[in-house]
Amino acid sequence: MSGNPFDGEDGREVTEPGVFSAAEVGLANRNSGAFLEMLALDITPVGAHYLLTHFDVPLLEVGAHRLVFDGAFDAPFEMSLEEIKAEPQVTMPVTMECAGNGRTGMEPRAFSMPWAYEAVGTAEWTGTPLAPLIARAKPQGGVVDFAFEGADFGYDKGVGHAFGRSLTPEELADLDVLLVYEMNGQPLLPQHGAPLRLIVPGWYGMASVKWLTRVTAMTERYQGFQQVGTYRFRQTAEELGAPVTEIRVKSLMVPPGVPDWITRKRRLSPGLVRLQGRAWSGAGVPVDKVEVRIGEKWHAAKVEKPLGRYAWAGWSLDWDAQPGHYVLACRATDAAGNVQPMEAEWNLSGFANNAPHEVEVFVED
Ligand SMILES: Nc1nc2c(c(=O)[nH]1)N[C@H]1C(S)=C(S)[C@@H](COP(=O)(O)O)O[C@H]1N2
Ligand SMILES: [Mo]
Repeated sequence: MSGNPFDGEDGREVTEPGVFSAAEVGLANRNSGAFLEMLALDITPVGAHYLLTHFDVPLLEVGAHRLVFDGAFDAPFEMSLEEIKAEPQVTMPVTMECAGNGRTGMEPRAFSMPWAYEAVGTAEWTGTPLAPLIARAKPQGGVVDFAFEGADFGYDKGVGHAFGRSLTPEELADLDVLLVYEMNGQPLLPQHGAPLRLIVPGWYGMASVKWLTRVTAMTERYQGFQQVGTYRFRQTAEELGAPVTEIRVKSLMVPPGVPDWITRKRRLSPGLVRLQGRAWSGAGVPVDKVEVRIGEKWHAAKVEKPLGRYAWAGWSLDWDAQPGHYVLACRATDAAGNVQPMEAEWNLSGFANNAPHEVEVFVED
């Protein structure tokens, strides 16, 4: 007996386009997405921010919580939440997107959380910069990775593990990583990582470890499941693949008009309508341009200044809608010249699909 009931078990079924299994629907019920209509707001209300939790939400006690710095540090220590809150406080608007956002748009579809467009949100995260605390613990000379461990434990592909991720010393120096205890001015909710989480601005969400308990300095590369066993751009299950890191340029639209309850198709009256939405990119690179496709033609939208370096920008375009059937689309270009592809390159797990958002509308009297 291995003592592991999931030994050798993957659990992933063969997928069919447009057909979702009970297990996938179960994942979707737990991991809610944003309401696209709230893309009209700069800051996503906490209750409308998307959620992605692999295992169970651990219910941690604030007063008893400790963050442990251990491993190859010369001056390891532990901190209580009270001590972390006494460190210099920073509030930063950060757009976070799940790497699996858009997965249902890649065929064949990976068997996993069936996101379409809605796994993105922007919150005001409050906490303290992580780098000075790591420096205080004095990493030893040979440190090549810092590992971040969450309190949640579970199984994937037969491997039992606490959710964990890592960053190299170079990445840590480059990124404005925060140790966060508040979201939109309120203590973190259990499902968003209470009482303490990481926020890695500009990277896909998997790097922002929730329920953070431990920072371990490592002299060998971290091999945690969530670092090497998944979040990789792979064409086959056998290859390791390149790691998923920075968010790719993307935009979404507030669906205009009024919806049909079931199909989400829209109806609007002819005349002037303001199309609007949000656009973002990764690694602190600003969005340069947003275009909206109406019929066959792309039109340049007006792009607002973002709230912060790592936050999305609002965009809008006034459209004099004429009767007809349209599949509207939006696409963004960032300051590094990256533009949303009409079709994203396929990968085994359906990561980082940044193809344009399409919204079907009927303009009718
Ligand atoms: N400990 C832990 N941290 C985690 C996860 C998790 O399952 N466990 N999910 C990650 C993923 S994949 C994403 S997209 C973000 C989602 O954060 P949110 O649920 O607060 O939106 O958290 C990340 N941090
Ligand atoms: Mo994610």
